[in-house]
Amino acid sequence: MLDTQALADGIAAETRAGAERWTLAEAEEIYNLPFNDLLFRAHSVHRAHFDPNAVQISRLLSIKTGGCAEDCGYCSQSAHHPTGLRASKLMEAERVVAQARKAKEGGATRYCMGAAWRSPKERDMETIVSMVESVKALGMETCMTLGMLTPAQSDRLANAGLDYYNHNIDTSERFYGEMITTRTFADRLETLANVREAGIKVCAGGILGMGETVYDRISMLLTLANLPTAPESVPINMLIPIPGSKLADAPPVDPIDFVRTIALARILMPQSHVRLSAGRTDMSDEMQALCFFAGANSIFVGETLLTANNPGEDHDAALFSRLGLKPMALQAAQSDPAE
Ligand code: SAM
Ligand code: DTB
Ligand code: SF4
Repeated sequence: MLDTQALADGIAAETRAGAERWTLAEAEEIYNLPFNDLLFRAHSVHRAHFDPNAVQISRLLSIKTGGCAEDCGYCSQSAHHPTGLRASKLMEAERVVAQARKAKEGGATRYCMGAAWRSPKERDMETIVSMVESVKALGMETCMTLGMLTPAQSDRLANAGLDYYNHNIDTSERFYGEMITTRTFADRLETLANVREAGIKVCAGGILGMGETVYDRISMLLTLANLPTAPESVPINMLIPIPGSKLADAPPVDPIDFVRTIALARILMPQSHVRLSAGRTDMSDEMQALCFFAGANSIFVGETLLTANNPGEDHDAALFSRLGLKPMALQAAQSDPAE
């Protein structure tokens, strides 16, 4: 019989030195474990690094919606696809701060601001910097996702006090060109390096359900885990099929495969916050509960993500209550779980 306690102790102690890389064979072996063994292992790693009942709460705002020059096949905001979304201009900083204040009152500790840009224009940087400074002044963590950044833009955001930059690699290098043709996987990695170099914390993950294979999912997580420093935050999105987009009719992801991917993310990146990101509206409470057990410990709250639906706060409050989960305090979210 499997000595589960020894396994748990061994696993819990398993934290790799920064330079050590995970191999594809190791990741595949973990992913393909019997489901119970995989969950046990992932949950043991999770418990060794985090309070298993605390979930970090983020809130999203689209500060510039639609009309995007990129052709991402999954997105409602690409100008290349007839999704029917109306494009808007960049919001004024004051309006953003008013929304952030409400989010804080609702229990969010991190405010994530997203723009449908290929990359920010110089003329918009002043407004962006002012948003970061003012939201930070409320005592919230700040996150932005604005597309590709140069080293100079990254430095400017770092100086404004930006805590996190979200820039997803979305899938494997192999599959990337089938989803997006207006930029490359290497472009994504370059921005991640610029952000890291500027001293901003990295939020990078991807999407499941675009027609990728299990290999693509494992490969995506390996790329993230094997960065010189793994991202502090790893959002795993389940595709929200957008009418008019290339993936409008994509078949849903198998929930068990989704949970396996969360578990692998937790094991490969023991110290990162793994976010159960877009797509929770189409997940059962039971599936979300399994994801939390497998190591997911961050969510977006609020009825809207950027343009698509998210569970309402009443539903999330009821789910937290049924599962005995609590919002992670800002101090806990900021501290290095390894210490
Ligand atoms: N334009 C910036 C960019 O692409 O980096 C920031 C905004 S973009 C909407 C942020 C992320 O949202 C994408 O990288 C993708 O992972 C996720 N996303 C977009 N549309 C989605 C959808 N329909 N379902 C799930 N995730 C989606
Ligand atoms: C991430 O990984 N997911 C968020 C955030 N980063 C910016 C965005 C999800 C977008 C879902 C589709 C929409 O709202 O349009
Ligand atoms: Fe633009 Fe980002 Fe949507 Fe791609 S995912 S179309 S870059 S907003």
